[in-house]
Amino acid sequence: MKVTKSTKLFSRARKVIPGGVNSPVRALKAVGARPIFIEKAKGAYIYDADGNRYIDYCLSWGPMILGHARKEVLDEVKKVMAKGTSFGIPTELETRLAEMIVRAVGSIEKIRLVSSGTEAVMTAIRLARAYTGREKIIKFIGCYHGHVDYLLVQAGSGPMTLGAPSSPGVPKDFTKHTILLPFNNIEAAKNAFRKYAGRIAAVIVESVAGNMGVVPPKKGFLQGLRRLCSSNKSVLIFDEVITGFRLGYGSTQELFNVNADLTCLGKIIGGGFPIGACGGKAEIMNSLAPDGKVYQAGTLSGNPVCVAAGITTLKILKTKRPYSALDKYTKNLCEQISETLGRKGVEHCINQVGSMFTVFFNPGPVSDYASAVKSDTGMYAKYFRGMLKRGVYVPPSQFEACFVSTAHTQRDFALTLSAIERSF
Ligand code: KE4
Repeated sequence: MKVTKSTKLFSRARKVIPGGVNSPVRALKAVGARPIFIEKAKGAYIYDADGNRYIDYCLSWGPMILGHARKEVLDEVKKVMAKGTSFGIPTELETRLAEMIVRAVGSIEKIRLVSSGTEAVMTAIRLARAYTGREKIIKFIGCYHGHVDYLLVQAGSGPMTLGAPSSPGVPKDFTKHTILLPFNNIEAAKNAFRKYAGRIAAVIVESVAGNMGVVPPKKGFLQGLRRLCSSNKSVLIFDEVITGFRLGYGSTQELFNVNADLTCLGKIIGGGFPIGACGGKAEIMNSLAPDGKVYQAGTLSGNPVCVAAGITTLKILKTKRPYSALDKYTKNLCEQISETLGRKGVEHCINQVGSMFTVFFNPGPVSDYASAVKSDTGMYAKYFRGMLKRGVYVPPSQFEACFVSTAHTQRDFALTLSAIERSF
């Protein structure tokens, strides 16, 4: 692959943008490569500045479930844009998106739209603290909830650690109320609720983790968190920024039959435009200003162009219901990837839930962060580079999720498998 234009664009970007990128993972440092610069995208494909085509399994980190530049989405966005792009005054469009989400997710009675997943999480945590009058929050090691200060924490040793900031610039004070527990460990959660009885405002969890690679919840884990939160009057927050409308038309709560008190959404509900949302029980959501006292705001929250893309995307997902097909195709792809790697004698395991999956270079099983980090990230970097030069773009980190869209075809899967065959 000739990548001279991307190389030139990267060195130009580095002069004016820190690291040459607007979000760190795009710099491809974790996989020892230089970023490609995208010229355009269509369906399952992205095209870089040098005209190379790649089958895209990153899909902008999840939003592009219908593939890139889906005609209906672009047409609707163009129509709405022609009438103005931002007013800072309510529009019927944002109510329509809110109504669609309220109808699709049983536990959401009211919802506030924002412009990113991070903002959705910030809003949920502030609401939970105000609603309970408590300060402590439980998060799980390996789950990522955006870059808000008090959630940028890495565990120390031991299953129950008060987080220490994992980024400079976050004062120790900001993370002293953040309790870090191992994902999928309900006993650790029970211990935390015993140790901090009456002081835990919320538990926030990715109901299917996507940020340590894909790690599904063990049987009973989410239900256990539900019981613990209910009996301790703490708020259960599902961070479904990735999984919202990814695994079904709604949230994972319908799949696991567990109701969260608050749900954070993003990505797919914006159809590729900046969006986030925090929704849940009306008695909690009504604490938000202007009716309630919990302040939260945003210049572009509920932006009509973004919500138009989201409405159109959800409409297509609602009518087409592509989920069982996406699940079947992804499962089949994963089986064939595993068969190929097995034949090559490459140690690996694959976690797949619906149309999201991760190939771990790790004998497995991978059920939490401690097992995920045993993966051979050097091998993953080689895999990434081998696939990239053969026209397949997988996420540039072992600890991210691959996504399949409705635009991926059997031919794309065949090309992907042959790229794996030739990469090893
Ligand atoms: P944003 O602020 O990036 O819109 O959303 C933060 C967020 C919240 N919750 C979950 C479960 C998330 O996965 C994310 C963001 N996801 C990452 C990739 N796993 C975004 C990619 C990036 O940081 O560039």
